[in-house]
Amino acid sequence: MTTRIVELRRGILKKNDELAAGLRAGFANAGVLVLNLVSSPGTGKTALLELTLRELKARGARVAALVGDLETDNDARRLAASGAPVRQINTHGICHLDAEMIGKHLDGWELGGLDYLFIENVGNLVCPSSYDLGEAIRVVLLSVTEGEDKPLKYPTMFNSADAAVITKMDLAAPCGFDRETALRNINEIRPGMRIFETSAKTGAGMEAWLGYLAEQRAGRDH
Ligand SMILES: Nc1nc2c(ncn2[C@@H]2O[C@H](COP(=O)(O)OP(=O)(O)O)[C@@H](O)[C@H]2O)c(=O)[nH]1
Ligand SMILES: [Mg+2]
Ligand SMILES: [Zn+2]
Repeated sequence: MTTRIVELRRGILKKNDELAAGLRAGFANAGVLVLNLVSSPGTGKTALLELTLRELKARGARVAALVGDLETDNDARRLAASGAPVRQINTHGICHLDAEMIGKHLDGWELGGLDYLFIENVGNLVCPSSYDLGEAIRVVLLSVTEGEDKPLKYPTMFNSADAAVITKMDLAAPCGFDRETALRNINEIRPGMRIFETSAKTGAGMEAWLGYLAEQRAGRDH
C-alpha cells in the first residue's frame, strides 16, 4: 500500500516537472522573469508584493501577479490596487500551487508584454518545495516573528530557494529577533544564498530587494 502511494506521488511530481519545463521554456521565450514566493501563512508575501508591484510599476516595469490561496480573492484585490494585472488561484483545499494551475491561469495573458511575473504560493513551507512552477527564481520568506530556526525545521524548502527575504524587520526589536542566528541558519541550509531584510511597514530594505530584481532581469536579457 505504501509503495503504491509513493509511486502515485512520483507520477504526479513527474507530470508536474514536465509541465513546469514547458512553462519555463515559454517564460524564457517571452523574456519574462518569473518568481515564485513561498513562506508560512502570514509571513508577509502579499505585503511585500504590494510594495514591489507598486515600486516596479512606478519605475516603468511591466509587472503581473498570480496569487494562490485555498479560498477568497482578498490577496488578488490587495495586489490589484497597484494597477498591475492580477489573478487569484483558489486551490479549494490543496496546500500548494502546481504547474497545471499556473498554465491554466495564464490564458489570455500576453507574456511577451511583461517584464516580471510574481507568483505568490499558498502559505506552506512543506510541499511547495516539490512543485516546480517553471519559475526562474524561488524566493523563500521568513518573518522575524516566526523563529530563527525555521530554516533548520524546513530545510527542503530553504534548500530549494534561490533567495531569502526576512520580513517584518520593523518588529525585530520587540520580538527579540536574533538576526545573526537567522542568517547563520539560512546559510547553513543554503550557503551563499542572497538574503534581503525588509519591512513592508517602513519600506526598509526595499531598495536592495528591487535592485536584486532589476539585476536578475538584466542578467537574463538576451
Ligand atoms: N509590522 C509588519 N507587519 C507586516 C509586515 N508585512 C506583513 N505584515 C502583516 O502581517 C500580516 C500578514 O501579511 P500578509 O502579507 O497577508 O502575509 P501572507 O500570508 O504571507 O501573504 C498582515 O496583518 C500584514 O499587515 C511588515 O513588514 N511589518
Ligand atoms: Mg498572501
Ligand atoms: Zn501541498
